Amino acid sequence: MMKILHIQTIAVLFTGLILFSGCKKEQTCSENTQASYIDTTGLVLPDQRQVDWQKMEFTAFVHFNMNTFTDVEWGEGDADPSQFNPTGFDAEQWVKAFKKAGMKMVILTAKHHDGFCLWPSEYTDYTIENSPYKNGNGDIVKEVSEACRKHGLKFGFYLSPWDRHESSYGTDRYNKFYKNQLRELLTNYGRVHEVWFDGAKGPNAKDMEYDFQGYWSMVRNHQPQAVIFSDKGPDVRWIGNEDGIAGKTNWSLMDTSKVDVGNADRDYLNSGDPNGSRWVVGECDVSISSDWFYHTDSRLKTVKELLNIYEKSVGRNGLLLLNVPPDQRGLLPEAYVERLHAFADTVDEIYSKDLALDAEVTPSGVRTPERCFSGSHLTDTSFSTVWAPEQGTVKSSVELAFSKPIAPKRILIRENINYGQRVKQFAVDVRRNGQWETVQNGTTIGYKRIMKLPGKDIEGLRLRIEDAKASPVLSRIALY
Ligand code: FUL
Repeated sequence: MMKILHIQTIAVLFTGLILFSGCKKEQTCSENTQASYIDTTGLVLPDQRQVDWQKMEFTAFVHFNMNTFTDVEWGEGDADPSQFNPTGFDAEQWVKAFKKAGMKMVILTAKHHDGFCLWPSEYTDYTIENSPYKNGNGDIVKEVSEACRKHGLKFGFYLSPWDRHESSYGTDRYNKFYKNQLRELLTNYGRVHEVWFDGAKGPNAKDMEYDFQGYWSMVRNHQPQAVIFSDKGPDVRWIGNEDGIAGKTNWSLMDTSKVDVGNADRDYLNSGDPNGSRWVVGECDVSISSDWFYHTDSRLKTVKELLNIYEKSVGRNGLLLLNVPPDQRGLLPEAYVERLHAFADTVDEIYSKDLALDAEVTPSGVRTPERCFSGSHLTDTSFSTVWAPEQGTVKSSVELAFSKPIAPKRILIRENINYGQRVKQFAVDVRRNGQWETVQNGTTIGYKRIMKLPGKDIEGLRLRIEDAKASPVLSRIALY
């Protein structure tokens, strides 16, 4: 008798569990189901490596090389290797400082324009092997890549195409030389997540036709997860200035045939191209100081300046690549580290408390099935859950109502870029004492758009999508 009862109880519990999980299933929406209701016809979509890359948001650039010792920005390639001697070098000091700041990758200048190599390249004598550093047995590329691995940061490198030391520069033999160096860096240092192909070249440089296609296919062969940076991608493009500022309009699309590496229309790079046929995300590079390399008389940017850069790079659908240069000891200067951390703390402080999390969200319409496209997805913190209006609808809006007035100073809006970049024109309205007022107008959103708000008490806020390449698919509205 007891046994039968027991079995019955188990059966009832089991059925309950199945019903319950069935109900739960009703509420959730798998990414495959979600995708099956989103039309991407005619839109350019990013590769997974580009989405993963952009999600890092904030990465470190390290200009450290012979120039650090000769106190110049562009070495001529004639400095004696004996001058390179960072007696206190410690890659872990760099990487720990970057990690604490929330940076996700380190890009090292393995070779700058002067041609000096931070690794013992087999193809030239102009390397660390002929320097006093570790009596010629040092390899800074190795030490930095290992420190990155140890502390969970990604690693990338800058290998300047322009080389003022190498005698073959200006002839086709140089392409072979460059590829040999590239292969060394791609095959001897573990995983690489970004390769930086700088387009810079001085006015008196010899003519040189770089074999970019050959360089890039070598990266793809050896390190398929790595993004390739140049003025025109193929994965990541220069944002068109060295101030770290993306355009107010910033499409992750471009027509690469319109761009010549080293000779590009900077405005075009700054804002991308709504009709571009390729997805090439903007990377915003800038230095924490007035120079790329460390000099005692460089000016350090203030936290306010850095915050402004953050909001106009990450907050404008870009990635922020912030350079923090080590000094002649081979260490990041203490004052630079302090500034970096003060900046990172400020960003954390501002962006850790989202005032919209409890808002009541009422969209103008919701696509069926509602469990996949509910307005409430905008205020959960997930990247993948989305709100979308009715199938095919472009003009649409979402209203947020707050249980008590809030005074946000910033709004953050995000598209789920897995479905492409869609929004072309939007506006933000706020409701105060029952009256609606428009406080912002914008063009593109993309991965992340941050805009200022008046910071006065409001009862409600409305995002209006006025124009888009296709029916919008938004993932987040946050208020800070
Ligand atoms: C430029 C170079 O000429 C600068 O020295 C620096 O490396 C910057 C990131 O790119 O093109």
